[in-house]
Amino acid sequence: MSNHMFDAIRSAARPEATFIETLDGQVWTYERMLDFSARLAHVLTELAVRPGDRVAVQVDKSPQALMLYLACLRAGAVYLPLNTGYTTAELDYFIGDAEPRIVVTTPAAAEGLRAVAEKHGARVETLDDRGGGSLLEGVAGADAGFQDVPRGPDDLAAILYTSGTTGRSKGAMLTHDNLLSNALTLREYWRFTASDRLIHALPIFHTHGLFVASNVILLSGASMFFLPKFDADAVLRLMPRATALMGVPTFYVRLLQHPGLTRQAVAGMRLFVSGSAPLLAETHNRFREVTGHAILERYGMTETNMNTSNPYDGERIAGTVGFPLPGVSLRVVDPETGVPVATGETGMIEVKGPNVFKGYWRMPEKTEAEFRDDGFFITGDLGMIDAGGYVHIVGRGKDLVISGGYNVYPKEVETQIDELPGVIESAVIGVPHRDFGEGVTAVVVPEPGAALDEQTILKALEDRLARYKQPKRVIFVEELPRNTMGKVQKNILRQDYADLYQTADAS
Ligand code: MCA
Ligand code: AMP
Repeated sequence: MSNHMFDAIRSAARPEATFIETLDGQVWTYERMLDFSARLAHVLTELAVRPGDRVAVQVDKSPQALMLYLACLRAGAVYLPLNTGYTTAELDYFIGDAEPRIVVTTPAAAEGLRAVAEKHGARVETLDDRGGGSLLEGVAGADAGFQDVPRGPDDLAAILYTSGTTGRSKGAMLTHDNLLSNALTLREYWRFTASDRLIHALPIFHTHGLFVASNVILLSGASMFFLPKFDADAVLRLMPRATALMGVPTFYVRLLQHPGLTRQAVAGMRLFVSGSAPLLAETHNRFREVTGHAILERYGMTETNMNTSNPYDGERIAGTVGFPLPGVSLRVVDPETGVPVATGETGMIEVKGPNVFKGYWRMPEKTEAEFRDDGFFITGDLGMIDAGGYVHIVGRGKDLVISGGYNVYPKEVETQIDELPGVIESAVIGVPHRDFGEGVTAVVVPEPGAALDEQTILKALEDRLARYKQPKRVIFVEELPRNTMGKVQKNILRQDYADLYQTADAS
């Protein structure tokens, strides 16, 4: 048997062609990628990583970190990337749940993480963003003739955790074919070829930067400029040498604020893709005015990779996420009955296809609850299909805030706030934010006479929640608005605080 995903990567690789260029002058050819990932796969095997074992990774972005993903594919391991913002408290849960064989972290975080990892039977290895760390020590001396571990289409390639609306995070199990089928579809749909040069400024611990961006480039034999993080100056400096950019809406909002964004600056670019959060029609229209380019918006999820995309050749309509991708079935149904609604009517978006994940790690009941009997996955997004066939996302059936492309589940933040002394209850909402799209905002009911202020709450959350989940503002109220059933009316709170971040000095 072959290695389903890596065989495809290998056949697209032209050894002498550039795969990655970094801002500090590193050049990784495809040959170097093949050689390094083979050696690293060998190192993993030496560390007793066996096929099916999880390898948890919380490191800064670097070419070596991407090699670790590829080495896991080759070694038949299950890659488990973790947001660098997660605190030790958050990691404790992920490591306990996934039971990885090893946890790869930064040298700076290693000591703090050791006790947690060892408690769950995992060994700690380090990797820094300059190519150092204990994990890489054996790479130079390792055998480059690694025999890729056989993996079929249905074998696990990765687990990515998504926060849950009801508390505990769930590990989405993605197979080799989930990744391969989607990347091949996107390659064709977005016309990627070996001549493309992508500006890669996304993190590589989520679907967008890891699978959509990196896998599409790998399977096209194309190259990418690998930035440690988004930086509008650097992106604009690279544009004359690049052909494509993939980003979250915040990238485009920030580029539009940059005086360097002009028609001339983007003259060599052929494609701008946006996703992970809604792109405002205003941003789409302004970008077109300034650059002449219509940003191509697409829609996906951790559980499904990409589901829909605006067309490459046809009209890219602002405020829509385009058509279901080839091979993906998408329907909009009445959430209660599961019966499809008429064209133009709003309902729950459900999808089915080779892109859809295998289920939640060790949560068969949760998996079952999110699939229909005929195999469609219930996305939790509310949508509508218009007469032209374009899919519109019109809201969320799930209580979710998306801040700068990162998902924040209010329930998780509320649980932490409610545990603080002096708090009776809280409601966490997302309200329009000029930079992040939505700003995480906490509305808190204090006990009468409690000495609570915004800073006390924010300080207390520092060690409990990743920075991006922490509220940008905390507002105190005497009581929360409730309906007759006693449910908190978040829509009223969202209306009341809609202007919170709209002023020029809003944080
Ligand atoms: C940084 N901060 C944030 C965020 N990012 N706060 C809220 N939301 C965020 N997304 C905090 C920083 O900790 C800092 O706090 C302050 O905000 C300002 O930091 P700044 O330097 O401006 O931020 P940045 O480093 O420039 O990051 C902003 C960013 C970044 C470029 C938008 O968050 C980003 O790259 N987002 C992409 C996320 C992504 O890849 N999502 C895809 C998920 P302080 O200074 O107070 O410490 S995959 C997905 O959703 C599906 C599958 C899909 O469809 O793609
Ligand atoms: P994640 O759990 O990080 O995979 O985030 C997936 C969610 O992001 C989806 O369920 C949608 O709610 C949202 N999302 C992704 N792309 C878009 C988009 N283009 N427009 C609106 N929402 C989006």
